[in-house]
Amino acid sequence: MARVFSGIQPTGEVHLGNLLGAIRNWIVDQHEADSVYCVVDLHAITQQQDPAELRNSTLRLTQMLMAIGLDPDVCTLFVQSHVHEHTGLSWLLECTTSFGELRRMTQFKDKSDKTDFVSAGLFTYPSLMAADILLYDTNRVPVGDDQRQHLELTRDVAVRFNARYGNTFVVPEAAIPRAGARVMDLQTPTNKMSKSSLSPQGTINLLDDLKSVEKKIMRAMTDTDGDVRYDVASKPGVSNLLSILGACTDRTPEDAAEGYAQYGALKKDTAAAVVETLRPIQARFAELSNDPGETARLLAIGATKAREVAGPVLARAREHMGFLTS
Ligand code: ATP
Ligand code: LTN
Repeated sequence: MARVFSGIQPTGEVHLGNLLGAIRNWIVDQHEADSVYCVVDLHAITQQQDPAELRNSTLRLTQMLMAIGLDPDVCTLFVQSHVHEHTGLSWLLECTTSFGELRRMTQFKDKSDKTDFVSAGLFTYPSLMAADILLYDTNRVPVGDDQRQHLELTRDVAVRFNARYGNTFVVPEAAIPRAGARVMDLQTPTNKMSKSSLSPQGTINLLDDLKSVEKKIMRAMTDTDGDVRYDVASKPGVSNLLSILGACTDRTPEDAAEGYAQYGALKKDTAAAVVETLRPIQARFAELSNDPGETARLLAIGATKAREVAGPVLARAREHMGFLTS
């Protein structure tokens, strides 16, 4: 059975881009593959975090993933820092990744431009991400389009390690959806919708009040030519709405454009589709967030399951690299 692995950072609120670009596909994959999903708290500290907030976000994000539909009885759901093999392998991979490769990462350039204190961890972030993936003999990694470059680097590092030290890692493939792979900010549709966006009007968080979700979509930036068609380069706002509508109704953005003669109707239908997607998630989240003890119990089981796979893979990598067994 194929192994699927993916991760999400416990920073800020989960937004529509995270849902349509990544998490939605995790829900499907858990029934079709041996799926492992990780709340990557070690990645979250590459930028300064408040300790109480990190604790709270880690718990809330886990509850949100379960509210969306991840079932800890079906998949493996755990917190990265609970499984020490991640930091153990990360160092071996930092020493198999070149400075030049890390310097070319566009996420590093974007994030380091926006902060005064650029940690060494922000720079080596992709090596930790490669460790996350390679520790589970992963075949497929479902992520949004923004992670494509990190996935390419992971593949290069796996191939290099295998060539230097003998066959050790499975070389993974990225799985990026057709619709929803890059959900853009509703007000600045040339930027991706992001947890760190400065415009609350441009971002739809999954726990936003449903009335305000509708308003944000009705006020989304479009253009003046009035034609409803999917054309990302010249019509970024309209294309973003089509991509969202398509993802919420299981169609391609091109198919979602059929039959619309004006923006008002498109916005109305997109708003309705998003509201109907969010309503059940919000209801389940309200139930799950009442029982943090149960969430912690499920995470402990998830960490034990994850270690059973990660432990032998790290031991294999250490042995191939020439470390004495202890
Ligand atoms: P930040 O804004 O802090 O970079 P983020 O919103 O990108 O965070 P992550 O935890 O880094 O969130 O990403 C979780 C998953 O969501 C990843 O697979 C990522 O590719 C996907 N994702 C994030 N933003 C979008 C987006 N706007 N459209 C589609 N997928 C997205
Ligand atoms: N870098 C990713 C989060 C992430 C991840 C992973 C995704 C960390 N480790 C492993 C897939 C597989 C991000 O910023 N979205």
